[in-house]
Amino acid sequence: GMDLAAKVGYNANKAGEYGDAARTPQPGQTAKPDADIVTASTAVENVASPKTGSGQPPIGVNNTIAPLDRVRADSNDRVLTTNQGVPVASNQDSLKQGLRGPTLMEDFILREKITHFDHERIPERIVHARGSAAHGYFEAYKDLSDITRAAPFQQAGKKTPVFVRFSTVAGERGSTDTARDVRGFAVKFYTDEGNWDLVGNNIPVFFIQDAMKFPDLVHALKPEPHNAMPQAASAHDTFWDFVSLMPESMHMLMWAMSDRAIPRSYRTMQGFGVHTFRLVNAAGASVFVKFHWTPLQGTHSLVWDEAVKISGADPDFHRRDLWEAIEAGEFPEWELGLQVFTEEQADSFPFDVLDSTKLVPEELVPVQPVGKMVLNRNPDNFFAETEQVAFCTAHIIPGIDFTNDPLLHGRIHSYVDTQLSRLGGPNFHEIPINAPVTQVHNNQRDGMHRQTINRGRVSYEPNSLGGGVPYQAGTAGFTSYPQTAVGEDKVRGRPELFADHYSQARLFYHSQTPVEQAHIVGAFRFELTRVTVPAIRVRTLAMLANVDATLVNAVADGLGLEVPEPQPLATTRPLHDYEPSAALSLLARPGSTGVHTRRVAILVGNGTDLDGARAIYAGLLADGAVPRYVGQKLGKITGAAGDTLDVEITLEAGPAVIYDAMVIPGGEAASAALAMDAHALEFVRLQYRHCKPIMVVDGGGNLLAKADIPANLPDGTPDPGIIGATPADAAAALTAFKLAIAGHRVWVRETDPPMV
Ligand code: HDE
Repeated sequence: GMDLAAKVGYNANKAGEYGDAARTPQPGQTAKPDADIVTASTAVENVASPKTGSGQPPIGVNNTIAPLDRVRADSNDRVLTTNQGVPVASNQDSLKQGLRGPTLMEDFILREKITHFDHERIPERIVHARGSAAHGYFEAYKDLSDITRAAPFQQAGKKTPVFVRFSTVAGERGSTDTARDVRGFAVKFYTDEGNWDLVGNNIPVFFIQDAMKFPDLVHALKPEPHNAMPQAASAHDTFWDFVSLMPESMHMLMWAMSDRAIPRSYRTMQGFGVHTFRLVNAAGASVFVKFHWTPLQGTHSLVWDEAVKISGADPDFHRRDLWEAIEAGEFPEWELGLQVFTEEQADSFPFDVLDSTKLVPEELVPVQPVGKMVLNRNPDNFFAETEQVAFCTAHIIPGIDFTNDPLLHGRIHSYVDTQLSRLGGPNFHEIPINAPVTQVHNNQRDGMHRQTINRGRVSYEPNSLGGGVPYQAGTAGFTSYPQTAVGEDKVRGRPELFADHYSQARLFYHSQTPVEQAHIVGAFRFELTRVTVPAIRVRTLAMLANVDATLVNAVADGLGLEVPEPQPLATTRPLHDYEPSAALSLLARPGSTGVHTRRVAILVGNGTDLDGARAIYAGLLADGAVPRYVGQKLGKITGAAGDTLDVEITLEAGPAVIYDAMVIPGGEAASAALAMDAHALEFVRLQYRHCKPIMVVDGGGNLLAKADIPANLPDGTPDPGIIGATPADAAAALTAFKLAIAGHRVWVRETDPPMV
């Protein structure tokens, strides 16, 4: 019976603080019953959990849900406890000998809390540290048993749960999403025959050919070791020093300097397995395969100036985009396509299929769609799922096998190894997000953080005491494809065809539209300008000189340099002349989802024609777009007719770069006021500069004129991306505006340098 407050008069009004109300159940606050907590005993496979983080998938589409319920925690109607389950009376103060005395060593509650906190961080991934992930499923279009016995492809309509993590490569865990970088595209399939990880990128080729060079590549790319700069950027000396001495990186550099490296969204990227893999059918016959993911949302990228500004406005731009789309039920989808070819075909190609710096042109082997992937549920907990997920290229299943790609072979080792230090031991497969949905039975035992309680005294094989189990699966189990390898010497070397570093770089450049080519020039110019050692710039130009004369001239011009002699070729064979391949252009894939999830700013102020603005807002919303009323400050504005509207976000908090398009509704007075605000002028100018569609009712007052937005293109024709309307024909104009948004950008407007 000690009344502290009475005794010392300490914090006499503590109970008056707002926080106290949150610490105990309040009158009328009835905790929900436990009915919606699925416990291990009630968990049934294929039943969608009511405790999912977001949009619940239809029953039966994602059976990773039930197994994870076993470990989901829900504190609803629970009191605080220690990790030993001891109820904790107060979570506010440490235990002291007297209010002004020392904190006591015996305070096991404080010590447990702080100790756990001290160890909250685990080592981040050495590459791909920054990422975002989601759950979903893969659905096969058809039965592929003629070419593979892999479980997901055995039946049309078969659904296999997946967990997919997208990432940047160079930046640390907290780095910006819109860095110029390759994106990881890693898919874990929880199949009936164990986990299959397809750990790919959004670019179909890689910088290097042999795993031996990977640590060098990453050391060159990461922030420089003496000063830890720059963060999440390849635009620095060590990266370009390395790649300009490694001409095998030329093809990948073309992709990395293209708009592929600044995607608009994770949802608008392609994905690729990169290496040539094998498919193996039940009879043991094998074909080669390349994996392609094609987004049904279309491919869509940012422009560099925009990407840089988004890094400041919203460093979580891609993470937020993925999360919000899934929360809104706009589940992103990708089609899985296969390029299937035989060993004999491969022998006839003008490149080596074991070389990860080469792709197989779609003209040579078409991509056949075999299924689709849908991401329909956000993780419940970022750390438990997105951070702890362990992708490993070694995770393959019967029906899929490796080839002798020397880059792939290094990866088969690396991914398991890296998890040992990242996740702290050999039992990372037991972490719920990594656990297969199939059962695991073997004689592996113990180790750090072991969860499984194996019963019995037998942990060896063969055994008679345990009845011989678990048995070998024999031909039903994974059997490596018996690739022949006879009479070969042990060598450190590479096949001759690996030495052609330029033919496909050329193919890529020549397959781009002029707009995309201009962006590639701009990217090389930017990156090499950031390089401080002139010799590195010159050496890179010498590589580009082997790709294309127009390209190297333009980049050299931007750097104020003469074009040097081309770098000597590593091969004595002539380079191969490929026909340009339209499939390599991003603009070739507009997608099929129209304006869905596209963000549109409607600039409003006092005097806006609110009826008109509301009609546009509703019209956009009806088609799945995401309109926002953007104004000078939060609160109500009064429209031209005296009615009011709530501003949703300000020019300051929601700047131009986070929208795909904008509208200036009618209302002379509103536009005149906005034309006096540099934020609004900048907003309009950036929308224009980044080639975004702009809808303007009644000419937008003097806002466009004050922002120096030309009505016409440089050639004198009207800008097709500025969609004018009067209140009377606003509906028709809205239709034209939506078409322009679905077409992503108004590239004909773009000049280098920008005119506005
Ligand atoms: Fe990776 N890579 N990599 N990589 N990689 C990792 O594994 C590595 C390569 C890729 O979302 C690490 O768990 C080597 C190609 C993705 O968790 C590490 C080599 C491709 C992810 C590693 C490569 C990739 C990683 C770091 C050359 C595209 C993120 C943390 C031999 C096909 C997966 C981790 C996720 C992650 C090693 C080359 C894609 C260190 C040694 C080629 C998408 O193990």
